[in-house]
Amino acid sequence: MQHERGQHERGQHERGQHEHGRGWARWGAAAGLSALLALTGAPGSEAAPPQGPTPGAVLRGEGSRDRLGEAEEGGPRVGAVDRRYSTPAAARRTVHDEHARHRHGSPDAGTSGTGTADAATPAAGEVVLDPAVFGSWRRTSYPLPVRAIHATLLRTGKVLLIAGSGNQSSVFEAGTFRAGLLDPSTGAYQPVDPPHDMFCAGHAQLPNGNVLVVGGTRAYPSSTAGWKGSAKVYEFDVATARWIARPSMAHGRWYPSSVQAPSGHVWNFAGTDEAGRRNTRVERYTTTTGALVAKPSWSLPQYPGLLWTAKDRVLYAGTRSSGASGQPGLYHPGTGAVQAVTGITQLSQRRAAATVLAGDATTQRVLVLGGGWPATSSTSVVDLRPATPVGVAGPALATAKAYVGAVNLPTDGSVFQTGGGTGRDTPVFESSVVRGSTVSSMAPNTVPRTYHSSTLLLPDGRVLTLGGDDAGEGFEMQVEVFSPPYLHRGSRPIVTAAPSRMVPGTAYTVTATAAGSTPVSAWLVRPSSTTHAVDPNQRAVRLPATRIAGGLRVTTPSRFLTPPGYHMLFVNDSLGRPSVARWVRVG
Ligand SMILES: [Cu+2]
Repeated sequence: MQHERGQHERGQHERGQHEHGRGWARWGAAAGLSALLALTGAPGSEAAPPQGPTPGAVLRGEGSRDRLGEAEEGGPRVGAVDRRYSTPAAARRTVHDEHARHRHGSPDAGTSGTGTADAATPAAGEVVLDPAVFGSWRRTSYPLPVRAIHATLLRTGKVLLIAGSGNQSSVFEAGTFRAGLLDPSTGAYQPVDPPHDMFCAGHAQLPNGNVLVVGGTRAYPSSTAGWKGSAKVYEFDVATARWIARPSMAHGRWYPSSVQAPSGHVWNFAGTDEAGRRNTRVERYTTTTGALVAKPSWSLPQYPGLLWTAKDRVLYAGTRSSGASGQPGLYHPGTGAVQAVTGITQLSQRRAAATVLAGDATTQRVLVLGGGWPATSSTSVVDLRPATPVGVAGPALATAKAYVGAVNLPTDGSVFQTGGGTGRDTPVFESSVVRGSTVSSMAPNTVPRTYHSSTLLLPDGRVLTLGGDDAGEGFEMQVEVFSPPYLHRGSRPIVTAAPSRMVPGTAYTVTATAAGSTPVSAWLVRPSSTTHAVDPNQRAVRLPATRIAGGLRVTTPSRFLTPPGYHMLFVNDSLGRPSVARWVRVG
């Protein structure tokens, strides 16, 4: 089986073992040279996320020293990069310079292996992006320690990165599978190598904060057969940093999606089995015992875009990693009956698209973003509240892209989307915030993020971006972090007391201080566990709240909105600034 079918995709999934292939380095150079982000006036170290960046800090760019002409193979690559400059129209208006181009990079770029940025010196034609409006990007001082194909934010604040064989057949044959824990603030890394090849597994967090990993790679393709999925199941135990073997599934899964139910159990769908066939079996992982329970089957493509709805159905929104969409619909977990969901637009182009619950999960509004092939800038929206949900066209992104990284932001129901590409070798440098029907340009990412890249919200409110796998030998090892505009608006609120555990339907007091403002809202955000632009369990919920002296009285929503497990509790003030999150166990 061909791993990818897009016409922009070339070659097979498999490739060599060099971390910095030539083709990839050339991208890095093109991106670094044509886009150098210099953050000036803001305090800045990765170890100390901004509590209150200097107000008025600016992003400053230079006239482009664009060497795209030197990049090999031109064509779509140049086009993809150029499109970035048509994106931040608002940014150009802001600086009254319709013609200026800007460079982006960072002080750290030169240390990362592929970055070529030098000292950032403002020059004629510079564009200044106000970070309080557009946010800001910064590359970390450390490189990615492992090929992060899979990334999960743990309750400890560390990120579990899983490479397995990392899309390298030689590594698969050698049996040296990789995973580890990254501290995103310092770059500290602790290897926790997995006992089998978890490359292209499914995963989800369990009520106790452990990570369930189902399936992975049983075999790389040969001259006579395609990829084959593993049936193995493991739990990553956060407390001991160990892998715990669980009973295997009935059949293998490679490219499955795992969705946590309101009960806390995790339902596993789709994937390619041990013989290379589509796995239509549905298996529920029982949190308490590790037992797998067969459920009514459902035939879905690889890495289907799923989520559990408040009406206790599983939505398939038509997004997937490859192949035809089939019929989007709502699966009844008791009977297996599937109610069709029509109207989701551009279904044929929703490969490597993102599916997210947009904004407050209470509103049950689903956003489908981008996809291929060819890549589309369109979005589609499904309101899950009517008896017969129907998709409609949503607001268009500024740029066509697949491999969309999308995360819920904790303040106002915004979805931040970034990176992606029109193909695996044609990254797009563009980011925006989607809120309702409005799309607002953000500062563009400067590191390519296409296939096998990941995007996660951190507890400090920043967005971590990782990885990316071109169609050659390379893997993107630069880490880049986005600080949304809300981190550039002065002091943020500080939570002074919050519950460590919240039971659905119960009220709690949360206290917070805020300089010159008032705490006005509280959100619970389920931490990301993502791969291949898929994260079926990500969600943000605004808590019902009343203001009290020094804080808020909040009520925990039902388990259909906040499934059992660890969530990040953010308190936001009247100026739209979020606190650093507190970890709360819900359920
Ligand atoms: Cu893959």
